[in-house]
Amino acid sequence: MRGGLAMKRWVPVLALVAVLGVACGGDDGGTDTGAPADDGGAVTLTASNFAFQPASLTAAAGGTIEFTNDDDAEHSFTAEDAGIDEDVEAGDSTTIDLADVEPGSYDYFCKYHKDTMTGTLEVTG
Ligand SMILES: [Cu+2]
Repeated sequence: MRGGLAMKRWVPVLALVAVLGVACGGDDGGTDTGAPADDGGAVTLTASNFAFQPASLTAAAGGTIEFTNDDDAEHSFTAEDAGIDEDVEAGDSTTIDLADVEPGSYDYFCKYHKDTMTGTLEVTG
């Protein structure tokens, strides 16, 4: 069981998620709307010209991030607070699993180009 402070911190986030869930008409996965991005499955992240695109990522807890490196240098997707540190060779791609990541906001960066390659990952519940 977590402490009371941690619970309080999540209440506004959970309320927001509930509101968004209603606004979207629910997310029970029972109907196929033909919009793969809406089912919380995979989101796409690209490293290009030594920048993350997009820098602000939103993904569902339990979903995945498809990370592609379009540059001629190795990059990483490193979100320390989320316990993620994935290297991707030049021209390669990888799938980052968010199954063990709790909803919240996480700063991420490329550990090889920490000064210029940064972003924020929002994991929704
Ligand atoms: Cu890099």
